[in-house]
Amino acid sequence: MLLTHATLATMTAQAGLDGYGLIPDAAVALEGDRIAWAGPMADLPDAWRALPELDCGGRLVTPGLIDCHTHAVFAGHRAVEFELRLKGASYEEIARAGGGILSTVTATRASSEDDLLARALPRIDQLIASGATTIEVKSGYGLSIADEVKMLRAARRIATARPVTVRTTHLAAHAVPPDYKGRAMAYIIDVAIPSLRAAQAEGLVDAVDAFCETIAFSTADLAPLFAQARALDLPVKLHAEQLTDQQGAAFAARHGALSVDHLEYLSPDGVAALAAAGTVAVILPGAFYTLRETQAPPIAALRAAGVPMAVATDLNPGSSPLASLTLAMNMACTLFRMTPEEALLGTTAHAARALGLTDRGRIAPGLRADLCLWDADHPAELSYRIGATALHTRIFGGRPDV
Ligand code: DI6
Ligand code: FE
Repeated sequence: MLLTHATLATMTAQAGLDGYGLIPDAAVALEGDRIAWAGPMADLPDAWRALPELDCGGRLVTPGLIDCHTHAVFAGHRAVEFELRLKGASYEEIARAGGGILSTVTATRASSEDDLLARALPRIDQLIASGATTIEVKSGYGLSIADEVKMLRAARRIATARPVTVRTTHLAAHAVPPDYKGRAMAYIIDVAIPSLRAAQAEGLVDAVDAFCETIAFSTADLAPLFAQARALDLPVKLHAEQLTDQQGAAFAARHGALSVDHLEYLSPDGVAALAAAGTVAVILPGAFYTLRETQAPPIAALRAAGVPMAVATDLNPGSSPLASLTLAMNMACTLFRMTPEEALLGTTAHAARALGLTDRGRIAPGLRADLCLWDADHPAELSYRIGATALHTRIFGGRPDV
């Protein structure tokens, strides 16, 4: 297939192009599931002219969007908890009363793998409608060996039911279940590590994540889990500095983490550690917004240090019931003063890096033919509109959605 008359945001750093790698009146040749050629129409080699043509009519074409942080597999919802918070209850009070993450754990444990898949698909469809072609999905609402593996199996099956790449992340270290209350380290040894081994034995794990927080796990609790990840040759990520500064980012950076995520309470030392390790900072404005957080992540310091920033939905039933990547981009700009260019890098090239993927996130020969055609003519429009669905056509692995 040959895309013609596209306004192309390649998201590649090229001499003479802006940060979007913008090429007006461009063509993109696709061969199978790969990009064969991309550049100005005037330079299109004859070899590609005979391909069936899709005239973009000047529309913006970007890489397919990548949501590098979701908890899209879960049962139940937490709308009642949302209502309770608005009547004055705190997140902590609700958690102590058995709500919060643990209420989702109860519902998820009671659901079958088929049921979890069926409940996830409408959320995935919403992400796809906002332009997603690659979606990361975490476990973390099972908190037992069997239930964590069940969640990861359901997550992997999403890719057989929808045209999307799914990357699965093991997050058994998400919360301490009631039977291990006050014994976080014992939970890591008895459940988190064995569930990682079991899931990896089934080939269900692309990365290992954890929640480093006073209400979850300390870096000391997590050291044996990250050592196990390394022994299995799996990359690590970390929910870090969301509610307090636990120096989780620096700990993750020492383990060569692909990403650290949230980061509202990241210190200058943490920023420096990320810069030195080349770890991606994943910015999650949906959770900041939902929890009415007031401290923003240190975007200017991350920018100044050259830390690559990604933007994701954190789609989950508690702190971020958000299923639109373009709305996440809008929030990152308006709430955190990221630029629209940074927001789009954050859902393309930098999101790919946060997942350790080198074959997508930009438009260049040899990369996957995952593309979005938008009813827009400038890439800043994607961040500018509030929750609009400007997607015209999505192309996944060289195939346009019908
Ligand atoms: N931080 C979050 O914002 C989500 N997980 C995490 O570690 C919250 C998940 C939930 O409330 O269900
Ligand atoms: Fe999360």
